[in-house]
Amino acid sequence: MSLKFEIFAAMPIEPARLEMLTALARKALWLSSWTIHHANHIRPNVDGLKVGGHQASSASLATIMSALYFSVLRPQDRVAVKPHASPVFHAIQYLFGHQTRDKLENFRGFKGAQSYPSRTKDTDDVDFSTGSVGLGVAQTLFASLVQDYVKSHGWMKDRPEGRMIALVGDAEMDEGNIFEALLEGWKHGLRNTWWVVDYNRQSLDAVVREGLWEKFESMFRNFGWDVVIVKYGRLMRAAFAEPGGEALKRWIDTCPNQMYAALCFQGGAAFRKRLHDEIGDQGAVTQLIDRRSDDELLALMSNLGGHDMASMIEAFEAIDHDRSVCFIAYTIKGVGLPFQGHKDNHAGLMTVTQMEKWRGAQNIRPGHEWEKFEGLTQTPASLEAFLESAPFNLDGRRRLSAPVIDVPERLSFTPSPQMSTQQGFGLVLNELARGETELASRIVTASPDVTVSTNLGAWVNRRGLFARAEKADLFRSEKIPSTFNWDFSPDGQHIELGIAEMNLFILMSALGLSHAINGERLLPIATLYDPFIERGLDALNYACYQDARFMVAATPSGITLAPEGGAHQSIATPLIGMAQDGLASFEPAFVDELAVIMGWGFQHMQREKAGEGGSVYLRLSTRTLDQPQRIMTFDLQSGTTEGAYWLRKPGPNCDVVIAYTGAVAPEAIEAVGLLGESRRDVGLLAITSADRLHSGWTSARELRRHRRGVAHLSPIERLLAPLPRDCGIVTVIDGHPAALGWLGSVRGHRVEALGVEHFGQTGTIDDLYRHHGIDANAIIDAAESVSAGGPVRHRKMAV
Ligand SMILES: Cc1ncc(C[n+]2csc(CCOP(=O)(O)OP(=O)(O)O)c2C)c(N)n1
Ligand SMILES: [Mg+2]
Repeated sequence: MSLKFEIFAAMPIEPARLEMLTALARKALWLSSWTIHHANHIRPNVDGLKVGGHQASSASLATIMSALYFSVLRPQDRVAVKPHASPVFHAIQYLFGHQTRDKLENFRGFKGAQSYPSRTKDTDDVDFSTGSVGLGVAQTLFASLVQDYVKSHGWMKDRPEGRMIALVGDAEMDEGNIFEALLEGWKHGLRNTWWVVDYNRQSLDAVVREGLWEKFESMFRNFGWDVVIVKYGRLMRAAFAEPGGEALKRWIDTCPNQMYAALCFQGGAAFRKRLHDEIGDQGAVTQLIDRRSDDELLALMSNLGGHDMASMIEAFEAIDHDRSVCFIAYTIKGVGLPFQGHKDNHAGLMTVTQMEKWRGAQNIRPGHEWEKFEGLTQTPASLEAFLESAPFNLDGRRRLSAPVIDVPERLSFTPSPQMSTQQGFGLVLNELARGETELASRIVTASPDVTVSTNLGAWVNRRGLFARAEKADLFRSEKIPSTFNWDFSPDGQHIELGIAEMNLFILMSALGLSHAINGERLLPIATLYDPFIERGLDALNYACYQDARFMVAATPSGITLAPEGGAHQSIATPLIGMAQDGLASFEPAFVDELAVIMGWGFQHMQREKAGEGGSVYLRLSTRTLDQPQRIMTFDLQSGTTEGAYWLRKPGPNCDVVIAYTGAVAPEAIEAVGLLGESRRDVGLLAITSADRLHSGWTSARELRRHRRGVAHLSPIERLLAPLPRDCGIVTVIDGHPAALGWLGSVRGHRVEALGVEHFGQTGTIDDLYRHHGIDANAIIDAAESVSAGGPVRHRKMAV
């Protein structure tokens, strides 16, 4: 441990409140440990249910979380709890009456309390899900920026500002996305954010490096945060004031982390021996040590700030400003449990015998383990009254809601005969930006430094950049010609981000939960280059997991971005779009389809009935295509949003169908033209969403399985129903062929799936399509092989 003084000016806590809080923290630790014990030793055990990682991590945070929930938090505050502290979180909610015994008994079981706090699966008021370390931490930072956005737009009304709080593991701080978020927070004048680092100096495998706190401290200060270090508890501080106390303090401050942890594990006698060996010849300190029994000595040495209720309350309550604060709270992993401090304790579990002993020490009678106040000396009525009056609960429901924003039947755009979908996306947004609709006012856009290159420029020109304070575009005020007039203002609607894609998706996660957190609905849109979805993928998955609602326009995509080469081309993203739960993915070819999909998307983002609604991913392209001149009929519109429609209906004797997605439409159309001479009634299926088609198919099967006799057919089953049995299907996509290869399984047709399986390179679109086998001739070759009949007579001539 390294030398550090507390730096907060604290008001001492009243003894009666301290007594209640200490009792409840003890209870929270008991209940969380009992929950874990129950899941492992009492509930009929099933393979895979073994609890790892929870017991020691939860104990580490029991006091800090009790201080927060039972006293410090206000209803408007929102918290991301370190994943392995989930049992303490559930125990605290149980004490509040927000969690059931049933769910605790079923911790980590089917429909039980979740292993890691989950906004969507838990029922006890989880603000932000956690699990993949680092993401929940950054979520609080972006949630605070979103609160500022809502406030600046005049939508907070009389709601007080909440503090966005993360309980962070010290090893969790290794995650790079936290650093990316810190920098972004600094750029945007972050405030109202508290990160409480559980400085137990242990990770999963290891004991952390000496002096890590100094790195944290200078880093946070560097980004404009206040840093509060809570190192010593009250017992320690009292001992330091005794004769010899200074020497004890010096010893604590210089003791290596590993050694301190090992001594905490070994107990009071071991501490005594070590202290005697190292500083026992210093007179006063010897007496200080010898005045204490082994148990008292251990209690003193494990009385670090993070386990001392008074120190934590005082540290939190000393904050009387809205600057962001990092608290570094010293703790011992597994404190109070038999494996406290042991470096292997991450998956540590108490044995039945250890638990029995601990139960006795806690005055808990067998069979009364789940009783809320069992073993406490305070009266149940006084404890209940204390819990009821906790400020956290004063407003009742903390999860808010917001009305649905109207979306016009059809989004319009100024058509031109030739366009790309990326261009179309900009046109649709530009049209929205020109109008005065509620829809337009609720849209917030963000882009990781690719605003212009993803075609958001026109939207930003009209709607401006967001900042809490006005800042004029200097180029404009200096009258230097520029295509872009970008002023920052509190009512701007574009949030300018740096390049980090993780930040983009965590911001989407925060914006996309505004209805639940701020009671004000936002309709966030992110733009980025499609291949860089992979850079932010865990954050995208996280945002979807907690049911945030947003739209992603990923463009350009695929090898169609030909001259940019393999480092900017995407292959796997269509599969990501299909596999990502909570995200409906589309890859339209034409702009009229895109306009329909975006309209549907804004509605989909607002559907909140269970199992309905979600976020939307548009995989777009820069390739300019001839646009069809057609009327958007009802059938065409529903086909587009369901995932497919016949661009050319197959005739009764159809030999082969070409099914394409996205920018390869011209190749598919050309191939169908050339095939017409040699194959009968060729059909051309335009697939706008492999994802929606596939999920429609699986859910129809599910429905038929559960409700036998129901004749419900999914869109793709209906579309393929008229095809003769021996008709072949060629699928083609600028992406991994597996995205469409499944089409043959729907009705048992033979399929040849064309797509891209290897990294691209620079070249023209023609070069690359030919090289990867997704050009018209490759489609014709495939059609020849999946259909009966002689050779196809016509091929595309090389130009
Ligand atoms: C992204 C990610 N990688 C790995 C893990 C597995 N994991 C869970 S907790 C943990 C270490 C936690 O250490 P720390 O943050 O210090 O918390 P403590 O165990 O001390 O409570 C790891 C590696 C994870 N949950 N998420
Ligand atoms: Mg740790």
